[in-house]
Amino acid sequence: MSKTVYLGMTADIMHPGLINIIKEATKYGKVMIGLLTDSAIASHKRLPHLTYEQREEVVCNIRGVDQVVPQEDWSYVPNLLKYRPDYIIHGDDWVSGPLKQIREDVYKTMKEIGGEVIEIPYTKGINSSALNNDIKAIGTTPDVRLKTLRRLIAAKPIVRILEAHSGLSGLIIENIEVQKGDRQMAFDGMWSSSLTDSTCKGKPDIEAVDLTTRLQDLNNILECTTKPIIFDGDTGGKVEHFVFTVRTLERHGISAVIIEDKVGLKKNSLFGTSVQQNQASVEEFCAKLQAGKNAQVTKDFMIIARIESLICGKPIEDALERASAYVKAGADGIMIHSKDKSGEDIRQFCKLFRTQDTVTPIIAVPTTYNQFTESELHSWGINVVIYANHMLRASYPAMYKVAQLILENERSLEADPYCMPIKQILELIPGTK
Ligand code: SPV
Ligand code: MG
Repeated sequence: MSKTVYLGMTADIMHPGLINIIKEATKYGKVMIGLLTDSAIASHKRLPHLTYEQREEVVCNIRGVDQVVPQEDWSYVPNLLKYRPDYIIHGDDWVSGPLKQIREDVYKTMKEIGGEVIEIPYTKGINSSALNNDIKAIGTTPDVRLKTLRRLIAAKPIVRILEAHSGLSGLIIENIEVQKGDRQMAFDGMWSSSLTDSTCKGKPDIEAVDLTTRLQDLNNILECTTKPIIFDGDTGGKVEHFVFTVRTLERHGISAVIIEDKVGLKKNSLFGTSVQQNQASVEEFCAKLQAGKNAQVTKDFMIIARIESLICGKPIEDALERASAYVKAGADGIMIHSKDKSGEDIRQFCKLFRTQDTVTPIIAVPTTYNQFTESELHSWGINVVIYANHMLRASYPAMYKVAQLILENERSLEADPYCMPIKQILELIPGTK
């Protein structure tokens, strides 16, 4: 009987290095590809450009590949125990660095099942990370960007979104990565906030900045990023206007709009009950959600219902009733908001909502209850966390300080430590030179 060689891969971007390892594998027996699923990858790295099905289609058709099986876990161990291959093959790039532990686990498991590990020299000069950067530089299409949010929600325990109010803040969110053990931490997408969009323009957050103006800024973000965007649609305005908003956002490749169940002059939620805020009736808001859902062209665009009951001082029961009505009306997700610092009301809402609905994504904006980590929020049942205003709030004190130092010293020398070096700003945007 011929032997089996296991080869785990993402196969998002095919390159000669991968073909080389498949060729090597064929020398030992029949090649079984353990194709990492979206969620296996997203637990440690960015979501692949291609879906699992697309990657499977590619790999199945490569010469030398005998069988493709899903690898649901970042670790090879569960599949090695399941399929008990005679060999596993891997590039020697895992000897040190973030994959070191994975390698040790593989050696231990292969010994247990009586198999062997084959390490081959890593193909130098070409790798998926470099190619990924090239792909990012090319950009994306509205269609691909739009779909990504749903893929992320399906693949990740919690989707991490940060507010962007300009091309520059978007660029930071697009590119920043922090390596934590064997996990590459990154933001999954951006929040287009009505609060920070209005504040940037010196206007109050009362729907005074119209859609056309907000889209101009959004366009700058779209120009230089590829990650998905969730748009803060405030109340959604009049139903007759909301249907156009949905189509406009969709056309731009925005993944989701969140609308809040308020009527009349909207004030920022973080004022809570200190200002007059009126909630829409359930019927009225459901009609708006339905009209939006009927207006969208793609099946992927999401309309998320934001419940303001807790903001308006109403009980959790009111929020729960609204949540189930909004889901029935077609909402693709529920955003539950609160300004309570304890987070207890949100935790309680999520717990109760999850007893009645296990699938509808819950979106949270933990601005006031930010003592909880993402994994804690996930354990409550939350699927998407939005850091809703932090990029703008971070920039203001820095700018203020520099302006103050120039006034105090009547020159800019003292402000230098608070500014990025000129060389760095000149090199920040490709093509500046
Ligand atoms: C925003 O960022 O504009 C929001 C969230 O709607 S909050 O400011 O908390 O209401
Ligand atoms: Mg807002």
